[in-house]
Amino acid sequence: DYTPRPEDKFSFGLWTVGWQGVDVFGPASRPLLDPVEATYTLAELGASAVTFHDDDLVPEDSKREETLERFAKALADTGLGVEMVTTNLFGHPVFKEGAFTANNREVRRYAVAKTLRNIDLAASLGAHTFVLWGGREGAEHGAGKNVRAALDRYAESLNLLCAYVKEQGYDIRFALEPKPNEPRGDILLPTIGHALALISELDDPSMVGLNPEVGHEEMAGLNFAQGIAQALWHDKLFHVDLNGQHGPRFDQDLRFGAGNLRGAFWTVDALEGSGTGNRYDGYLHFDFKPPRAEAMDGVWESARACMRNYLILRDKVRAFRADPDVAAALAAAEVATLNEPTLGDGESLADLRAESHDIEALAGRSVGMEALDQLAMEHLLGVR
Ligand code: 3MF
Ligand code: MG
Ligand code: MG
Ligand code: MG
Repeated sequence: DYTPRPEDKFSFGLWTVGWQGVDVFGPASRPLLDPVEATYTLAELGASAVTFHDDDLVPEDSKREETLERFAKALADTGLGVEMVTTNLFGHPVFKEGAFTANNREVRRYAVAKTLRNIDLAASLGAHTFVLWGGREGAEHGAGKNVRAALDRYAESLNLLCAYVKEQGYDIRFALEPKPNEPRGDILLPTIGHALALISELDDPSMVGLNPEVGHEEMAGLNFAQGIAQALWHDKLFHVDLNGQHGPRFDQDLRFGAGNLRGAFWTVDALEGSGTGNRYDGYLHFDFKPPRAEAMDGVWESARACMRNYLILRDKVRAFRADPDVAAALAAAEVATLNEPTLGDGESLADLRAESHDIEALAGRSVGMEALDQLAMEHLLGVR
């Protein structure tokens, strides 16, 4: 039974099911979806929470108070929470050349002000995570952007936002979302690793972590499961954007499980901490786009499938980890031996250097990785 439960902590961006199919080659293929109606439907499907950009729910020109009241009623009626809020710093042409890192100073000041206003909204709705995706922070031209100055301004803005949250006493942490390209030719903080490095230079690194997205890392040709495992190692996996992608091409935002299915299996394994003991316990957040060809029935089908695929893969991962043949294969591959420090307690480097090794025997040893991986494959293919 793959019915989502509240404890599964599934959440959806309102912009996902709300995407009308506008792309670079054509206009909307679906009608406007009222975000408040979407909230009710997501609750029926089994989500525990929703997330949104300020502009998804309350665009600058709309009836803000009225919409927020309707939204609050939907949350109360359904029991859904708002676990994360984010700011749209990429859609409006004012941000065409960047937001926090725009060359134009007035744009930067507007971007910070827009974010501060939305942090207040996040706090009032009880969200504890504030995601920042800098989709327009980047360049297409070498000389047009001083990367050093841009990183100074990126860090400056993040420091200002962190200071504001502390001053207000909000219980909010920031999560940066890396992406290599699209919409900018080259985006700053293109991968998990770049973002981690920037965080370590901030005034209070403890307030800022990551919101990695499956498709974004895969667009850069990287292994998502390995990336989030490192983020977890740094205690920086504050949030996650789950979806699917077919290799390094345009940002596909397929439903979770579609695209790189083996990658999805290892992603679930990494999130569950099955191999590392280091489990992610935040919300399982889907950031996907129902394909443009689908009508509204397909929109809801794809949302349902994101959760269902996660639950199916979680079952497969658990069965894989519980399989005695897998335990034997893990032992044959010496996987647990990696937990032992290379230099033992009380040993000196002189001890280590005095040791003699049968290099030829070590070079010829069996590592058993194919056998281990085939077991995972067979669990995934449903024959074990
Ligand atoms: C773009 C994205 C964004 C971010 C969102 C959250 C529109 O590729 O993934 O979705 O996830 O802005 O901050
Ligand atoms: Mg994305
Ligand atoms: Mg994407
Ligand atoms: Mg995303």
